[in-house]
Formats: sequence, structure tokens, C-alpha cells
Amino acid sequence: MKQFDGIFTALLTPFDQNDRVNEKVLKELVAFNIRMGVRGFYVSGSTAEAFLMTAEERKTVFRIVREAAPEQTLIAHIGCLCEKEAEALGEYAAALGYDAVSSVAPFYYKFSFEEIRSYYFRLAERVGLPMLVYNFPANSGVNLTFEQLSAFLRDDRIMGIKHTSSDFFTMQCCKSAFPDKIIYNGYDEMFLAGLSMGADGGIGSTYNFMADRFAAIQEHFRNGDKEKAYAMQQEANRIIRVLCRVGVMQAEKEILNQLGFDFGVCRRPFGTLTPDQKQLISREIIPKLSGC
Ligand code: MN9
Repeated sequence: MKQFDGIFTALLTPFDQNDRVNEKVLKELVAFNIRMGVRGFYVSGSTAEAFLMTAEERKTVFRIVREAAPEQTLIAHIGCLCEKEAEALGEYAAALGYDAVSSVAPFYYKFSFEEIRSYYFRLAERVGLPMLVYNFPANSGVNLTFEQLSAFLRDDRIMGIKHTSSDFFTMQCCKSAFPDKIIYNGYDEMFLAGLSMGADGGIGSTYNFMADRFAAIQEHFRNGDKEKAYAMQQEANRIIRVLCRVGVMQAEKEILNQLGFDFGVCRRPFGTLTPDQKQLISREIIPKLSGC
């Protein structure tokens, strides 16, 4: 039985010079994260630039990560506006032996809650894997209330929530009403707050290069060592502040480049970093990280 608590890296996707998924580098990144002690991976999510990729590319990523992480818990993000495509992605992940699927709420058309709910249940049913609801109001424009999240959590097909929101009241209400469901904290800079309000773990983009720190924060939290946990969160946040100034995903790829991975840049329409921004990263962030 796979375990779902702890640290799950929301993997970035390396693209090569020709803008193709770079299999070799993705495998190196997965191995680096396994060495840092992650429980598993969240594959093909927002951080992976999933919405800028074709379904074929997302399947390729599912396969590569499965091969590189045979023992870790794997959650496949299958969300996209075309439900038929989400279903095909889910079926592919299930055939590869993924442990769960996840999806952001269907967005853009301002669907009713009833429509959103049936989207999730239909997908969970058809794919046949536990479904993790990805609640990310800031980017999806869909804000799920506690009552709405409860409608998911009381159902056996739903394993839990990835809560990318600073509404920790809602998080805590979910955990106390449904203690057996898994709640992931979504904003890395608030990981410790999430743990205090009932999160079982975190799914995050900055884990790509500092998963070990977040694993340590959770360990200190479990051992009741609040001061150490707080000090480590504060250190991580000094780094995340720089990322937020520069552009989170562009900066994350540049960090990996500077750590020695041939990671490339984000896909258009994302822009590229200026020499000054790259320098800021090498001055303010790289010395604070352990190499690979
Ligand atoms: O997966 C990530 N969310 C997004 C979670 O990228 C949208 C977070 O790790 C953030 O990137 C991070 C920086 O704000 O907390």
C-alpha cells in the first residue's frame, strides 16, 4: 500500500533546444528528488506547464517519471478543459500503475458547482483511481467552499484535496470533518501554517530543488520542535521571495540550470529571464542551496 503523506514534488518539465521534453534531464531531476527524500511526485501539474503541453507530451512525462520512480507514490494531474482528453490521460496513467489522479477544477466557462462535481466523479469512475481535488482559486477562478469540498470528501472515490490557498480555516474544517482524507498544502511559503492546520503533507514546485528542507520542516513539526521548523520555513521563504520577484517557474528552471541540470526555459508565452535576473539568482539563491 503506497503512502500519501509527506513531500510530493510538483515536477517541472525540462525542454531541450528543440522544445521537446528532455527525457534524460527529467530522469536526473527525479533521481535528485528521490535522494532528497520525497515520498512521491505530482506529475504534469501547473508547475509542469501542463496547460502548455500536448496530451502526447503529458503522456510521455507520465511514462518517464514512472520509469525513473518505480517505488515512489505517483499522482498524475490529468486536468484539462477537454474532459475526453483528461479521461484518456487518466487511463494512460492508470495503465502505468499510477496511484492516484488529480485535476484542477474545470475553468474558463464558469461552470456551475453541479457541473464541476459531476466532472470529478465521472473522471474518477472512468479512470478507476482515487481522485485528488486540486483547489486553486487564484489561478482557476473556481473557489470551492467548505460545504462544496465536503461534497467531495464524503465520497469514497475522492482521496483528498490539494489546497493551494491561504484559506487555512477551510483547510482545517476539511481535515477535522474528514480526518481520514489526505490534505496537501499547496503554497510552499506557507507549508508550516498548513501543517499546523491539519495538512498531511505538501505538493510544491520549490521542492524540485529543496525537497529535503521541506521534509525536515515536517519532521521537526512532528517532533514538536517548533523553533527549528519555523527557522527552516523562514530560510526557504527568503528564497521564495526572490522567485516571486523574478517569476516563479522561470526562476525555478534557472536555479536548476545553475545547479547543473540542462533544464532549458519555460515555454512561450512565458518570457525568458534577463542577465540581471539570472545574476540575482546566482547571488541570492544558489549559495543557499546544496548542489546535486
Ligand atoms: O504546486 C505551486 N503552485 C503553483 C504548487 O506553482 C501554482 C507552489 O509550489 C508555488 O509555486 C510556490 C510559490 O508560490 O508556493
